[in-house]
This record gives sequence, structure tokens and C-alpha cells, in this order.
Amino acid sequence: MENKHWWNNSVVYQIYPKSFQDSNGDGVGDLRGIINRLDYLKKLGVDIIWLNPIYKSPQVDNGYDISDYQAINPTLGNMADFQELIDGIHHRGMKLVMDLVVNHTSDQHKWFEESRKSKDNPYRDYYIWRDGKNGKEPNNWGSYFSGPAWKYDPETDQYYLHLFAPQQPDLNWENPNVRHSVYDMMNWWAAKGVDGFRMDVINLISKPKELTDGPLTGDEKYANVEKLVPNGPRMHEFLQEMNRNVMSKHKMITVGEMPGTTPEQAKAYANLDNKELNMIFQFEHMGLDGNSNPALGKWNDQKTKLADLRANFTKWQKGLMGTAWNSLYWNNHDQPRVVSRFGDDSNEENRVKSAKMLATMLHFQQGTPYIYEGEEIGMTNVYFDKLEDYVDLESINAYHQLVDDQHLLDGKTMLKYLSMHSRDNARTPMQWDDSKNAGFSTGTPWEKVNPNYSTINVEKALTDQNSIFYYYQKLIKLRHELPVITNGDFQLVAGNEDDPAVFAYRRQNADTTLLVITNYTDQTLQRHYDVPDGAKLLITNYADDAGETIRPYEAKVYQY
Ligand code: TEU
Repeated sequence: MENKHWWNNSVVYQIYPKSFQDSNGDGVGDLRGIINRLDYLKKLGVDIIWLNPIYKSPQVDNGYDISDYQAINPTLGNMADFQELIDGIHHRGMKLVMDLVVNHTSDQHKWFEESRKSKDNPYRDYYIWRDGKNGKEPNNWGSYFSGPAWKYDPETDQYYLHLFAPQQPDLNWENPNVRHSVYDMMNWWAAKGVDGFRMDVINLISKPKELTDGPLTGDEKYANVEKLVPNGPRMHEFLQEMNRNVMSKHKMITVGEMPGTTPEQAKAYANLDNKELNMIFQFEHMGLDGNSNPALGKWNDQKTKLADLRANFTKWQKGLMGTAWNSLYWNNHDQPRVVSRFGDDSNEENRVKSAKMLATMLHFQQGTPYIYEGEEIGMTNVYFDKLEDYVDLESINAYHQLVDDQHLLDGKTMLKYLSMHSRDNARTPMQWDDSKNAGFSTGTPWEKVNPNYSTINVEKALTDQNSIFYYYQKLIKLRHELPVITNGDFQLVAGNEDDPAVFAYRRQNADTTLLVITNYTDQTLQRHYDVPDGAKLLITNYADDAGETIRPYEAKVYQY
């Protein structure tokens, strides 16, 4: 089967620019730093680079609060640097995807500065303003970052909606001027050569018709907007309009970030008919750990069970097969590091083995894999043990709400949960070598470097043929070479449904079968799988094949 789109067998590499490479010693990564590392990414073999937001921003939420969509944040560089970056990417045969953050802007965006001035300002309706109710917020919604989702603005005696921080007011997508301003801006970037967009919380842009109170469960103080807002009534209309105005005019790749989305919904958003988006980021496999009290949100210390992970991956693989397209990811700038969360970073051998095993489990599925910076060398969570080390507003706010305000957790427990789930785990600087600050910066890094950089770094990975880096390089190469990874059917191996330790599946097209076997545990196991004579061992994280003995964190793939 021919690939339908240019990106069908591509692999994406995600860069968090603030943490990737600082070139001028100010402690913050920048565009020139990325330019200087393009050959490294080329060596890894990725096809597409996705940059987290690089636009002008007060940095309340590290660039997800944009004050000018058509300017580069000065700490990262300028438009000339950007041009050099995109040219450098294209010159190496790679593509560039930008972050598109249009559910909200910064409160310092000129639209909002106008909007808040008066009720009859032409920009008033760019945002969502409501009167208070009995001297309180218009409804009981909570923001993603703790506290209420409304902020009172004395200037006009009304509240505005902010699903994230108060400095991130939500845009009013009901207003056609908002929509067309966004489309114009997207076309402006496309004209600069941008090859696609990763759309931040795009399934939140269409709000429910009535902004009414939501139910409170357990100890919740505010209603959970994740249950109320995603996938609103005009979502498909807006995305189709965006597609007609922007995507249909360019050779683009789009991925919508969509918390709270099921395979059924994904089929409409990322249908192969290409009327809306190419694929979405869904979150189901990110929420399989968790706890029974909804008020604690994502904060817990549970490890995801293989049975849940397998059931979920299988559901998505089968659910979208032939009708829509999956994105495949283990982590990103909002999630803990994959090897710490799903694997085993307790010792060097298990870290390397489990990182490769998890990469195998994911990269042989159908969809587009995303590799988050540092994943390819097995970077781990940083495990800060003091609140003062945390930088991320989500983590700090959650601590204050759950410990100081609601007294639902003691400080020690919350620190443990933060050390496992805080977004800061993903945001510590990229570990390039064992020199000062891991070679990230000659200045003081904006976020502390993980102290394990002397053992885990790029320089070391590149000198070791058995490193995680070369394993990822091979996985990427296999995806480019073997159509079955892109177009093959997905089947769980018979009897694997109930296996608590091993995930085994087949991918199959008319001429090739792959049998993927991954041990999620540190135990040595015995398993029988039918492997035809003459099957070739395509890739493995051990030096040899022990047949029916499956060793700790072993991964192996047969081709026949
Ligand atoms: O994240 C959206 C989102 O759903 C997050 O709240 C996510 O669930 C949380 O970070 C997990 O802990 C996007 C961006 O990826 C994130 O960095 C931004 O802070 C957020 O949108 C607001 O723009």
C-alpha cells in the first residue's frame, strides 16, 4: 500500500526550546542552540521537528501565554534566527512543526489589552466575559492550574474565563473575527515555510452553549472542566473551516492536542478523509495510574499496570485502523519521563533495558511516533525533594491547593507525588555531555540540571554502540524501510490478553508479519509464541535470543 501522505512513515522529535541548548550563556535555551544541534537530530534520523511555543510571551506558562503570535520571544532569538533555523531544517531534509496556541492568549496580548478596556471596545468579544453571580464567579468551574476558571476585572466589573492561568484568557471562538485572525496568522507562518502545527488544547475552543455549573465529586472545590468543556458543539465546524482556510492550501501536517477524547471522537477529528486534522494527541494512556479521589487530579504514586496499558493501546490501534490516524507518544513537556514512569530507572542496566523495551512497544504500532528531547538517551525524572526547586506553575499551585488550602494531603506525600508527576521532570535541561550544566549552558540554567548528567548524556550515548540512542536510530530506520509498520494490521497474540507481564502483538500486511514481544517487568519468564522457522530477529535489546525464556525488560521483534 502506498502511503497516502508524505508524513505517514515519519518520526517527530519534540524540542522544548527553553531546555534544549543555550548558545549565549543566559541560562535559557535558544534558536541558535537548536541550529547548532541540527546535525545531531539528523543523525538520529527524525523527519520532523516540533517546537514548543517560541513566540513573544511573558512566560507565565513557558510560552503557552502568547502576547504576539508573529514575533519571536527575545530570549530565544529573532526572526532572522528563525529563518536560519527553518532553512537549516529544510536543507537537511527535515520539516518544522510549530505550536499553535489559540484556545487562549496572554493577558498581555494587544487583543486582551483592548478587550478589557470597556464593554464596547471592538475587541471585547474576542474573549469570554460574564457578569458575576451573587458577587461570585459566573459558574463553579475550576481552572486546569487550580483555583477558579474566572477572574474578576474591576475595570468593567465583569469576569473573564481562563481555563488555564489567569494570565491566559480564553479566546471567544464564537466570534468570526477571532477565527479569521487565527487563520491569517497560520497562513503567515505557512508562507514562511512552516510545515505544520501542533494545536494546543484545540478541542477546548468550542465552549458549551450555556456556561453552567458542573457537578462536584469527592472533595472537589471546583468543577472539573475536563469533563465539561472538551469537544464542544462547534468543534467540527471550526476545524473544517480552519482546514478550508489554511490546511487545504499547503502541504501540512497537523496534530491536535485533545485531552478527554475517545477513539470514536478521534475518528471524526483525524479521519483519513482529511477534512479536519491529520491526527490527535489523546491522553487515555497518560491517565491509567491515578487515584480514587477526583480532587487529587493527576497526583498519585501508582505505576500503570501492563493490563491497562495493553487494553488501551489495543483499543486505539484497532479503533482507528483504516479510518483515522494515531499519534504515538510516551511523554512530552507535560508528562513525567517515560523510563521513570513506565520503566525502571533504579539502576543503569534496567534503565537502558526498559527504555529500549518501551520504545519497542510503542514504535511498532501504527501511527506517528513522537520522541521527546532526551527520551532517546533515556533521561529520567529529576525527583526534586523541595518545593523551592519546582518552577512549573501547575505543580506549585497544586501543592498549595491540596496541602495548604484543602488539607487533602500532607506536604511530604504531595512532594512525593510531585517528584513522580510534576511537569518539571520533563523540563530539566537536555544533557549533552558531562561538562558544567551538562553542556546545556555556561550560565545558570533557568531550571536545575538533573544531577545524573555525568552518566546520562548525549556524548556518552554516541560513543556506545549499544546505547538507547542507537536503538532509537534503528527503530526510526525500520519505520522508514518496512511498510508493514505503517500499514500492517494490528493483532494481539492469542492468549496475551490476560498476561500481566508481557505485551505481545503482531503487525501484518500482505507480505510481511512482525511479532513484537515486550517484557514489562524485571522478572525472567517462560512464554511460548509461535515463531515460524526462518523468522528473522529484527531488533532486540539483548545480545542474543533465549527463545522461550523472556528476560527482564526484554524486547524482541521477529520478521517473517
Ligand atoms: O496542555 C494541556 C493540558 O491538557 C495540560 O493541562 C495537561 O493536562 C497538563 O499539563 C498535564 O499535567 C497544554 C500544553 O501542553 C501545556 O504545556 C500548557 O500549559 C497548556 O496546554 C496551556 O496552554
